[in-house]
Amino acid sequence: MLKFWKKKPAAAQAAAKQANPATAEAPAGAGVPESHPLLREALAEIPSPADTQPQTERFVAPTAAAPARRSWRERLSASAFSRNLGALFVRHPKLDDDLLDELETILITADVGVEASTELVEALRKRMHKREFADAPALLAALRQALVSLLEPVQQSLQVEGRKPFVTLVVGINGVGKTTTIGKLARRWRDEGHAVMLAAGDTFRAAAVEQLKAWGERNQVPVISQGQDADAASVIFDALQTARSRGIDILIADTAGRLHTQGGLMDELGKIVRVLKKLDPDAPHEVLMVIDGTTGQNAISQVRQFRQIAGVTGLVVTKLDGTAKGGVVFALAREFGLPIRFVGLGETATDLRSFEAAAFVDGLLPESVGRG
Ligand SMILES: Nc1nc2c(ncn2[C@@H]2O[C@H](COP(=O)(O)OP(=O)(O)O)[C@@H](O)[C@H]2O)c(=O)[nH]1
Ligand SMILES: [Mg+2]
Repeated sequence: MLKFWKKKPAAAQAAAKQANPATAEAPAGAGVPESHPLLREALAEIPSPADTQPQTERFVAPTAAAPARRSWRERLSASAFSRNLGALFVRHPKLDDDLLDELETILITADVGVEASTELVEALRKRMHKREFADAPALLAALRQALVSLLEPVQQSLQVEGRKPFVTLVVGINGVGKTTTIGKLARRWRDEGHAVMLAAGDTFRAAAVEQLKAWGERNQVPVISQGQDADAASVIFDALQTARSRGIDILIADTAGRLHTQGGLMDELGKIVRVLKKLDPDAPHEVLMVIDGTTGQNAISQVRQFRQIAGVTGLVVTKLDGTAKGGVVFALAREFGLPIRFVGLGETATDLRSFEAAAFVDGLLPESVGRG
């Protein structure tokens, strides 16, 4: 049994509770970057009600968004989340219960999950009834803050230093982007100066080993493999031995995609973990589960099953570029509190980002109210 995967989620869940938007005491707009284009534009277009104090000054700033933030937004702005929210505030600029009902529907449709969406919206509704929000920009600022608070506890980057080799086992169902993510990670960690090695543990599909080898060649990273139908646990065991003898810093092991209904393959994962522990009782140091960001709520049951079998310690959510709904990230954060290590925002080697809660939320919120 892995020592740390039980503790981390519990700690993260406690943190998530603390950060619950329902109990957050921050005033409307707290923590909102003054440069947020959504707010700038919303402020310009939506007049404050005459009988309330305009809360505008603190949001308006002339500076442009930082380039890094802009690139998150470029990748995420096609999401249903982003488009539907933008359209909502154009259609319905007035602050009332109907607006919040529509907001709730949009969050649910974007895969945020029913419970998380209801919690978020009811917390906002209470505050609206207490007249904490003077206008739509103030409501948007509070929504942004609530979304960021939901994700901040799971923004925990992966620390690969201190154990050598640091063993990362990559798991998940078929086609979610495991091998691609491994290629991207190899590139990232190699560029950071680590000696990286890959283990071709997907012995199930004929093309899988070739695909991993191609990523290895592209990034000048060695790949340990055996013939097709080799035993995955033995490939990964051999790879760890080789990595040790060659002074490798980080070993990343690929595995075959599998469903919980495939009992044999699920058992294989347990076996992989057991044989790694024979060489290093602390290995694997990270069990990274890859989730396809377009999957929807099914992602929740996937994580539940893999966590039981393989002791998942971190998540990667891929394919958030394009028209992914994006909301599944919030649902996962709320349900498990597992660290979200990285997100995939495209297919090339540099399209893997360390997860940043605020940048992600700003990327999802529409850039302008008018163009949703
Ligand atoms: N758009 C996009 N495509 C991705 C991303 N990650 C993986 N893919 C694509 O998803 C498909 C399946 O990826 P693969 O790594 O083979 O999945 P595996 O079966 O889990 O190993 C490939 O076509 C990848 O290029 C991502 O972040 N964005
Ligand atoms: Mg694969």
